Formats: sequence, C-alpha cells, structure tokens
Amino acid sequence: MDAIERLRKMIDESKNVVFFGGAGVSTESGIPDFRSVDGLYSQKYDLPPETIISHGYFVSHPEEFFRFYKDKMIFRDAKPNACHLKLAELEAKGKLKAVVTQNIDGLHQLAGSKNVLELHGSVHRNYCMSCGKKYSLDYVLAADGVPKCVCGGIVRPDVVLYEEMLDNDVIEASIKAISNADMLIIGGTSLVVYPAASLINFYRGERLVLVNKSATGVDSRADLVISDSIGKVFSQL
Ligand code: CNA
Ligand code: ZN
Repeated sequence: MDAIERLRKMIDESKNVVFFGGAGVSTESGIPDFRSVDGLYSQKYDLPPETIISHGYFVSHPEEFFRFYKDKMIFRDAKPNACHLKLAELEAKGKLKAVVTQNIDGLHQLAGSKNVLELHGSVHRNYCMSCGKKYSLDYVLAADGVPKCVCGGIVRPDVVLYEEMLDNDVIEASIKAISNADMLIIGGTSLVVYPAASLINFYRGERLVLVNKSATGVDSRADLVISDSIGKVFSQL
C-alpha cells in the first residue's frame, strides 16, 4: 500500500480527525513561509523578520512595521489550495472536527472550514488600540503608512507578534480538540515556533501523520510521514 492509500485508510477508520498546520499549507497558494529556501527568512532585509514583526519593534517603529507587514505578509489575492479545500470537505462530512493553524491568512475559512482555531490570529481582524473599533484588512491596506482610527488611535492587526501572548481561549479549545482526536494530521509546519508547536503533545492517539516537505523533530514519533507538497498529497485523497 502506498503512502496516500495508507493516509486515506487511516482517515476512513477515524471519527475525529484534527489537522494542525502552518505556513507550508499556504505556500501552494502563493504565500511564502518563513523557513523554506524561498521563505521570508532567506530574503535579505536590514533586520531579521522576527525582529520586525515583534511587539517591541511594532511599538518603536510602527511605520517600518507596517511597510514590511503590508508588503511581505499580506497576499490579498491568494486562493485556497487543494489542502484547504479537502480539509473543509472532511469537516462538512463530519470526519474532521477542527483545524488548528499557526497561519494568519484566513484561507481555511475562505475554503469553507468552520471550526478554525487561529493560534496566531488573523490579518482579517484589525482593531483600534485606543477605542477598540474594528476594521477590515482593506482599511489597513488602503491606509497610507500607519493605519489610524477615526479617534486617532493606531489600528493594529489581531495577529500575535513575537513577544506577545497567545489567546487563552484559542489555546484551550486547541488542547481540547487535539486531546479528543483519534487522528492528528500535522502539515506544512517546521514545528519550531513555541508555544504553538507544543500543543501537538496533547495528542494521545494512534494515528499521527506528518505531511511536510522537510523533516521535523516529530517524524520519529509519527505513524506515517509523507515528505511531499501538501496540496499535491491532499488532491489525491
Ligand atoms: P515555517 O517555519 O516557515 O515552516 C514551514 C514548513 O512547511 C517547512 O518545514 C517547510 O518544509 C514546509 N512546507 C513548505 N511548503 C510546503 C508544502 N507545499 N507542502 C508541505 N510542506 C511545506 O512555518 P510555521 O508555520 O511552522 O512557523 C510558524 C510561523 C510562520 C507562524 O507564526 C505563522 O504565523 C507564520 N507564517 C504564516 C503564514 C501564513 O499565514 N500563510 C505565512 C508565513 C509565516
Ligand atoms: Zn479608535
């Protein structure tokens, strides 16, 4: 039996599948990840991306933060790929219970997924840091430089920057979903960003699958490892 067939069989045998993903899920939609050879960390900037998209830098250099953010992290025209679409289909069938994602691009929802736990927030939610008024992504993109609220406050994305805490409710819902899963598919993530990556340790079942182009620290624990493009893999399911 080849790997795709084994994956299909494992999904067939499961009743409560959870998917845990990262930036590699969206590279086939044209959004670069951080750690691939053509990812953001390989491109040269004056400062490393994790410095620019940190809380401290955002507060001290909002102009530069938003220049980088709008230019390198927002892909307004990106469309869901075969992985996003198949996950939405599995949820609609009642197979898959949750998508836990480190992505901030909103592509799972665009594909039709309902229960999406966004560990690092979303570029589609933005709010005024002074009065809390909510704003769309288009508002942020249309602003010249730092987006400002009608009250004068800075409008920031509801995205978890480096040095910032993850939302407790999202963490708790993710732990619950992963603990209850009878199959966990991990895909498109280097599993090096914490605390997000530690959540997979709440999985106690016997169907742990990894679909990732490069090796991860969890490969040795997995019941099935597929080293290939995730969109390509999911399009064959
Ligand atoms: P990462 O560290 O960049 O790792 C991506 C992983 O995906 C690597 O191991 C790649 O080998 C693998 N990969 C890349 N393309 C594919 C593919 N087509 N099929 C299979 N595997 C692939 O990204 P992580 O998500 O692990 O790191 C966490 C950061 C990245 C989170 O904080 C995200 O918010 C952040 N990020 C998000 C986006 C997005 O929302 N689309 C884009 C870039 C970065
Ligand atoms: Zn305001």
